[in-house]
Amino acid sequence: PTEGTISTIISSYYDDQCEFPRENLSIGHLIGKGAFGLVYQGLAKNINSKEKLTTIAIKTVQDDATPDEIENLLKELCVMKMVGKHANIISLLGCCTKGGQVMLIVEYARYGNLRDYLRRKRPSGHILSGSFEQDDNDDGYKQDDNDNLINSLTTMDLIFFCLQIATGMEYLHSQKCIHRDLAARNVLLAESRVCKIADFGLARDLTQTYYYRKQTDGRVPVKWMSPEALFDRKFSTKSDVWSFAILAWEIMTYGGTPYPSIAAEHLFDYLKNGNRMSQPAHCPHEIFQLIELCWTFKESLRPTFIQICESLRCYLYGSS
Ligand code: ACK
Repeated sequence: PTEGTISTIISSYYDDQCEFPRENLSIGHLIGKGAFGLVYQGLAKNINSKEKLTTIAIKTVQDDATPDEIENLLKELCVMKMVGKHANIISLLGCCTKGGQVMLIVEYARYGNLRDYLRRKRPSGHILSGSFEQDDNDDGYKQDDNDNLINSLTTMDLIFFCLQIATGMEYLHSQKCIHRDLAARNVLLAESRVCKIADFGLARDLTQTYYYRKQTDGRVPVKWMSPEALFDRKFSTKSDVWSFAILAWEIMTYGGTPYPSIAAEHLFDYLKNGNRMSQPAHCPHEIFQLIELCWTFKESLRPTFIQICESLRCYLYGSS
């Protein structure tokens, strides 16, 4: 890769409206590292008119990133710009594309990803339905002063997480965007336990025809994928609904691992034969019925996020 290729890619994505001055950013510690790139915590000066200094998260790539990796980050930036702001979606605050490494500045979610949060909050002795994994509650993550273990999660709290995510997804679909990688690891938890859908690395504009592309690190989120996404590489709002069912199951099991005993290559046949995960110990029957509807084999029979939100609101607040 030449410098030329990279700068051509970057300049084709350049947008003055969104550009934030690098000198107003202070990069703090590394929060996450993986094949996708790097996430740092940081401080931004005057990014939000109400505060002088705002804690933010910075998403960037390694110094030796390939043009493809940089372009993927820029595509994620485009999707986030297109989606706009919603309380249940991580919002873009700005970006740095000129004069150095490409950086996305996004709102900071203090409790990190939902999967690990749920595991930390797992009641002791919790029965892991259908799961043979170790109860690895203690992952050494930052324990929080305002949200310690006394503050346990009730079934209603878990269902409220589902509703928040479904509300974010209803908005995302209304913006003609499909996520394609909806999973508890890609939902972040911000102040006051607000769920925010994140990781638009695989998200796509529904108005354009996109073909299936592997994640940059070659991993495919097989256990969250609908049969038609697995088999025909067909992603749609309905495949997001299937992924939501797996995510709701993760929530109701306090961060359980889906199909722990099924190898990825056997999953399609397993699902085609009508097999699904079982009802989690603390999952109310009505909620499990909704989950089952969302993982219906035939995509046209799955509900929309508008209907999912209605059902969850009805369960939580009674019929309106
Ligand atoms: O649980 P975590 O700290 O939450 O581990 C992952 C890691 O980076 C890789 O994605 C964290 N992360 C990503 N985006 C943000 C954000 N906007 N605010 C806080 N943490 C974030 C995520």
